[in-house]
Amino acid sequence: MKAPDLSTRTAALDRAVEAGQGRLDRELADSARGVVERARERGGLSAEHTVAALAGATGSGKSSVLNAVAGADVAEPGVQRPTTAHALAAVWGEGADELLDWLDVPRRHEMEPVEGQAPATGVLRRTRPAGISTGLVLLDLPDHDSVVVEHRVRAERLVERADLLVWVVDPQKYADAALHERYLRPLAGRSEVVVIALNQVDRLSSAETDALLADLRRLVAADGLGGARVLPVSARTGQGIDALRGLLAEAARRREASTARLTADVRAVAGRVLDESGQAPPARAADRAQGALVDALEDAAGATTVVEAVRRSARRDARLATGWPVTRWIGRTRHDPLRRLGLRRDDLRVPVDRPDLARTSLPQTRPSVRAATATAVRSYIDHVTDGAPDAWVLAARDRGSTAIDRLPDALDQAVAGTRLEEERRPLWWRVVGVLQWLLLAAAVVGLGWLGLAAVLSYFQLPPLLVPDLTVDLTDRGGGTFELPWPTALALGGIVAGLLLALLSRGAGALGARRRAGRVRRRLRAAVSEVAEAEVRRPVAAEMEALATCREAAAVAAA
Ligand SMILES: Nc1nc2c(ncn2[C@@H]2O[C@H](COP(=O)(O)OP(=O)(O)OP(=O)(O)O)[C@@H](O)[C@H]2O)c(=O)[nH]1
Ligand SMILES: [Mg+2]
Repeated sequence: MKAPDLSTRTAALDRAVEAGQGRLDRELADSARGVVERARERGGLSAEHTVAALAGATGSGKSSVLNAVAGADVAEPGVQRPTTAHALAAVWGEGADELLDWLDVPRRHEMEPVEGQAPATGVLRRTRPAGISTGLVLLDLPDHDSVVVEHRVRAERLVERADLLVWVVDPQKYADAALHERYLRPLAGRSEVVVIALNQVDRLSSAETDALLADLRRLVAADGLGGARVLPVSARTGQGIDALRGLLAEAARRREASTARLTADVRAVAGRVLDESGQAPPARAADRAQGALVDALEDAAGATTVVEAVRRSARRDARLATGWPVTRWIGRTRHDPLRRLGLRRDDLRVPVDRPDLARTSLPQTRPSVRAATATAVRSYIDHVTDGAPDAWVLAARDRGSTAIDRLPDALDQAVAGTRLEEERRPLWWRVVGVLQWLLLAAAVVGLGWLGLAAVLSYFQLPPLLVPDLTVDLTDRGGGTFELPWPTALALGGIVAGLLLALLSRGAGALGARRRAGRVRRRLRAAVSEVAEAEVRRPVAAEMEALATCREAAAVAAA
């Protein structure tokens, strides 16, 4: 895979910090933002110039080295310390003004091209003499460890913005803890943009120089800058200056120093963001935990109570519609379980435009129910955020607390908004109902007829004509029965009515069970919707932000 370029990395780092807003360590987020800003700003400035900064402690010889490299007395070296209060720029090539404005370096010297000097002695003879003709801004910084605070601030600002850092150290202070801990260690892993120049080697024997160089290399490697170039130089005799000039000329020629420095900075800070954004919790954990959450919320919503009420209420309705008319009133005296919960359609009548005002009389706000809901939500979040970094887990839990406060209301509304009753009563109820009344009417006619016959015979009046109903059962192995019509109507009406009521009761119970089943499914869907909106989505948003942060940081750090 091709490595991403600087602008891709910078955009990715920006995205990562954006996604990690409020979750990433503040100091880290700030420094990442600083790097993004610098990369963007520098990217818009001269790509023709490489900015190299001479940094180091006071008296190490930064100004002297600048003069030696430039081959001219540009900076004023001093005996009184600290000497350089404001940064100074030696500029080769035109068009660096905007860049220097951004760097905030007002003292600028336009330089003539310098020729490389043929090295006089030793290993340096192998180095090709290098001259600087164009494309370099060489900065002489104030001392970084200055007793004067402004010096330090100016130096640090430029240390952050330079493309290439040349740390000028001297034989006395090269091991200074402040230099290594404050300045070099934070550059760990970015050795391609760091050069260490051990100055004033004219004051050492060559054996001492070798020993000091070895020690310096060891310290620099311990700072995480094992690949940084370490050069022995002397501003006084010019030793090593040509090699240093060669490095600078090479950086200017390649014009890559700027990109290299910024890429190194972006990668380093993105690596830290990546470390902080930890592991992605497996996405499947959410699916598994979701089922348990919906179960718990169903309990909290009182789904079982509602479903049972629907079943009993439906059975009661069926009995009222299809029972034996004579005993129906008994059913009417019994409570309607659905009405008791305030769940009858007409109980719930609310303004059409404010469905949120619908409320049931279910006990969601009972402490025990609330506690169970809270436990379920927390356990869901624990599952879903398992393995995520603490800051993100805390953020997700925060969302969970909000959800816990809102759930009782949301669940109550979900139940209130669920259709519990059928739009119309079953057709068979109506058919059976009519039939029941017809049978009762037959029984009443039969009984009335018999009563009238009894009264007539009591008063010795001539009897009514009573035709017989002939029931022929011969083909089923029986005989032929003859039953007077009034008796047949009275007995038949009563017996058939009772039988029909019994059958209907069974059918009604079956229908009630099926209706309860449908309501259970609807309630589950409504509760799932609440779980989705109040818990899953907010928590998922948190985990998605984490994933975005991690993925973007991985691109930036690659
Ligand atoms: N012997 C010797 N002396 C040097 C060398 N380089 C610089 N000096 C002397 O060290 C002293 C400090 O040099 P400067 O160049 O002013 O040092 P600086 O790092 O710019 O100091 P500040 O501006 O205060 O931060 C001067 O007296 C220089 O002459 C060197 O290579 N050898
Ligand atoms: Mg100086």
